[in-house]
Amino acid sequence: MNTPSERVTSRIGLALAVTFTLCFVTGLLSHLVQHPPSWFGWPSRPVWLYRITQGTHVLSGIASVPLLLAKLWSVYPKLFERPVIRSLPHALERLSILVLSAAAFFELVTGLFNVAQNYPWNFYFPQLHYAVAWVAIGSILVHIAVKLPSIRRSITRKPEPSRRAFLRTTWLAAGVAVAATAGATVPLLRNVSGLSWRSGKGPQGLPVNRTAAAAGVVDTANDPGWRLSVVTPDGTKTYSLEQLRALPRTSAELPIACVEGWSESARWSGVSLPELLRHAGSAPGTPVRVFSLEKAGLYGISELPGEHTADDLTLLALELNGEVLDADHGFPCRIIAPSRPGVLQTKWVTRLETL
Ligand SMILES: Nc1nc2c(c(=O)[nH]1)N[C@H]1C(S)=C(S)[C@@H](COP(=O)(O)O)O[C@H]1N2
Ligand SMILES: [Mo]
Repeated sequence: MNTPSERVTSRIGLALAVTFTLCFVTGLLSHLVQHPPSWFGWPSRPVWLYRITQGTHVLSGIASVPLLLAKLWSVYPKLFERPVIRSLPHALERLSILVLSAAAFFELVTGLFNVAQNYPWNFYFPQLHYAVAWVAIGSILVHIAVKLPSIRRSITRKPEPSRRAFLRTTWLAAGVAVAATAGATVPLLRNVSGLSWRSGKGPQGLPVNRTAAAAGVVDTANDPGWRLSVVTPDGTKTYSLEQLRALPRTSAELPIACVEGWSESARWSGVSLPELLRHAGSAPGTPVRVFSLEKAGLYGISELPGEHTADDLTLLALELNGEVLDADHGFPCRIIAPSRPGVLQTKWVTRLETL
């Protein structure tokens, strides 16, 4: 059978090693930002930092799909080689490839599903996706170590012409997959990316995943009795919407960058966290727990680290693109902080507690 040679397989493998490493590192960062251990700090500037790392995570994952398929296709005849087990090292190598393929497939498929619809399985998705990432990256390292001699040979020699076409098709497929989806996060590509998710517009020019109705907060958010409580060791201060509006304002162009990979910038205006904390008798740089009116969902509570509560661009936003926040964007107020995963930009805020 005329299958692409070892050299072709190695070259695709090298490309996969690059995309998987990018994907692993940016995924690890995203995990750390969302579940920060005490030693980890994530800067609040530049404001687009998380937008870039998470965009890279999703796009490198998408580029990996055609690469992985091409690689598997280029080696599948080996599945039929007999005897199945030749020696112990051979058996171990086979087993590591099986683990590697399964883990890589799992990561790409669960990642794609998450991009398509985050919410239904979010209870276990991040933990599982995160755990299997370690299996994938570990087995990739073993695989690369085993294949080092053939990788060396493939770099020093060019594949023959008949096989270059297969390689070209593979690069093209990866490029098309990225270009077709990159519009979800790269503004210039928005119009050419037919497949990009979340490129549609919601109220006030910004798309919405979770509406006020879906979150069950329509009544509580529009209740004239709504108050923001700011709880510090010295006591609790409450603010009506009028009182919040009377505080000094900060406006900034800031992106929402969802873990799903889409991101979009908008003009936000509201009370900065440093301003609000000072007003409530606390200090900027104090970590804060944020509570939403939304009680049932997974995203009703988030934490702002000191790094972010010290930043003047961390806002309790009251306005979006020059208008009072739409109900679906978090009316009466929401958190918008620079360089943060969208999932932590809590909507329909009702309570802040210093930690
Ligand atoms: N209370 C609450 N805040 C929330 C969410 C939510 O479901 N409930 N979704 C988060 C997510 S995942 C993102 S990406 C941003 C933007 O979500 P949206 O598109 O639903 O406005 O808001 C965040 N804030
Ligand atoms: Mo999100």
